Amino acid sequence: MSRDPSASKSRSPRTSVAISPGARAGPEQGAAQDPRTEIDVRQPVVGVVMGSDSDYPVVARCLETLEEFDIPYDARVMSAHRTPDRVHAFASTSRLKGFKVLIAAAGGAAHLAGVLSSLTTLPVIGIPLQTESLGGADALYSTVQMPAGVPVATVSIGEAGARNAALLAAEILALADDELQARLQAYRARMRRAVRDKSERLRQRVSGSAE
Ligand code: C2R
Repeated sequence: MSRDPSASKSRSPRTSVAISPGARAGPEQGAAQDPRTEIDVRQPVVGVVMGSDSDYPVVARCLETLEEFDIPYDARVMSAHRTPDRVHAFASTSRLKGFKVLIAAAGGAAHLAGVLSSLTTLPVIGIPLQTESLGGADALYSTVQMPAGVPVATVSIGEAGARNAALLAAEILALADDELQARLQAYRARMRRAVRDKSERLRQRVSGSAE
């Protein structure tokens, strides 16, 4: 699935055609029977923003995870520093547009998640990203050290954080979505099985080498 992170887009695993929120697909647009050309007209419920397209390789882990759980999202590039008006417009209308959770990924002096949170009462999850200097500690501190009153749920630096941001968003959405809750439980069961299998393989390897 090709992605252009500089553009706004809405996707789900069932989607191969990106459309803007609010757009409607008629039969003439090719939404017919072929699942590969199905157009997803669901309202994006997670808004994912990143400070730069250079963040995309890590943010991709977040988007893939949302797709894994069949959660429609909208992904954009915007910056509290470079495009403050755009951030203001996006955040202040995000609840009206039907978003339930916002995710913001940024590196360096990462103010994006905090500024979003200051402009909406939707839950905001911040992903601190590693840049060339300081190993991501700068972004971690900038994202996590919010003043009382303006919360940002901060996940860990980098790819693990990107995946966990999507999982945390899924858990929030699952409070009002039993099917999503079931998918999360199945995911946890698969994870438990995978760890058991790894343990078994390790024990076989260790006992094999001791013989
Ligand atoms: P460039 O690669 O575009 O120079 O960006 C981005 O998230 C990126 O990690 C370098 C880094 O700057 C970050 N950035 C922020 C914000 N805007 C961009 N931290 C912000 O508004 O917080």
